[in-house]
Amino acid sequence: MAHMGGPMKQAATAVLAFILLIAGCAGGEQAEPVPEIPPGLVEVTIEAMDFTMPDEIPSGWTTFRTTNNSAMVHMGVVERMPEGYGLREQQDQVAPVFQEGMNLIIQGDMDGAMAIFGELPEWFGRIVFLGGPGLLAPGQVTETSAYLEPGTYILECYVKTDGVFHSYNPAPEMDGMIAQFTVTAEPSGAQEPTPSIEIAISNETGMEITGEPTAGEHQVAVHFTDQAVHEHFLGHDVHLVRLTPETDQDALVAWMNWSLPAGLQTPAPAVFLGGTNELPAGGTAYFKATLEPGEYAWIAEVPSADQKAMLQRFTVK
Ligand SMILES: [Cu+2]
Repeated sequence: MAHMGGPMKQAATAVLAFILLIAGCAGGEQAEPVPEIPPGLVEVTIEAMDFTMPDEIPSGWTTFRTTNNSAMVHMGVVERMPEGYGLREQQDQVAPVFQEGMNLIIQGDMDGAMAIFGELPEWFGRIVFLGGPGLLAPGQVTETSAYLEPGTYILECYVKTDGVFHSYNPAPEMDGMIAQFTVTAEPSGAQEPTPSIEIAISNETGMEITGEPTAGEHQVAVHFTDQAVHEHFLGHDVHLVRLTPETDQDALVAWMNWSLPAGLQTPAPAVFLGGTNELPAGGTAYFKATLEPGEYAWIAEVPSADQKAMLQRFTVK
C-alpha cells in the first residue's frame, strides 16, 4: 500500500503539477483578463412584445443597453413608482384606462376619452419619468443612461399596434410590454458619461444643440432645462431618427403624438435609432448615437414638434 510506482506515480505527479498550476494562476500574475461588464450597464432585450432584463440593479448612473430583436419599433420609458405601487397596479388601474380612452379616440369620441382619462388613479400623477431607451427600430441597439435612486421601477412601451398599446394586454392573466425592476441601495460605481454632443431642451426655446454630429460614435447629453405637460399629457424628450428622401416630415411629426389614432402606431414612418425618454426639469440623460453619412433629425415625442423647435434636422458628411 505504501508503495507507489509506475503509472500511479505518474498520475500523482500530474495531479501535483496541476495543483501548482492552479495555485500559480490564483496568484494572478499570469491570469487571463476576464471580460467584465462595465459598472452600471444593464442589458435589456426585446423579443416580440417582451422586455427581458434583471429584476434587481444597483443605483446611481445606469446605462440600459437595449437590443430590439423584434420586427417592430419599440421604446422603454423608465418610471419610478410611488411607494407601494408597481407593475400589477399599473396593469390593473392605468393601462386599461389609457386603452379605453384610445378606443374612444379612434371612434372620434374625444369628450368620452377625456372623461375616461379623468378616471386615472391619484397615484398615477406621482410616477416620476426617468428616461429610458428612446424609439428603436427592429434590429437596432441603443444605450441610454440616467441616474437612478433606489426604488421600485417599471419599464414601459406604449407604442401601439392595431390601436392597442403594447403596455396593455387584453388577454386575462397576461401582462403587456412592461417589466418591473428594483433599484437597490448598492451603488453601481459608474461615472457620469462624457458627451461629445449636447442638446438643451426647453419648452421656451426648443432644442439647442452644441457639438458637431460627425460620422462615428457620439455620447449625446440631453439637458432638460425645463419640463412641461404637452397636449398629449406627457413631457418632451429626444429621439434620433434617420431620414431618407422618401421620409414625409409631416407624417413623422404627426406620428410623434400617441393621442392621435395613427400616432405611435407600428410601423414607424422612419428608422428610429434610440434616444432618451423624458426626465424632470434640471435632469440630464445620455444616449449613444452611431452616425453614418446621411440625413437625420433629433425629434421630441410631442405634438407639433416642428412648431416647437423640437425637430432639428442635420446632415452627417
Ligand atoms: Cu413596444
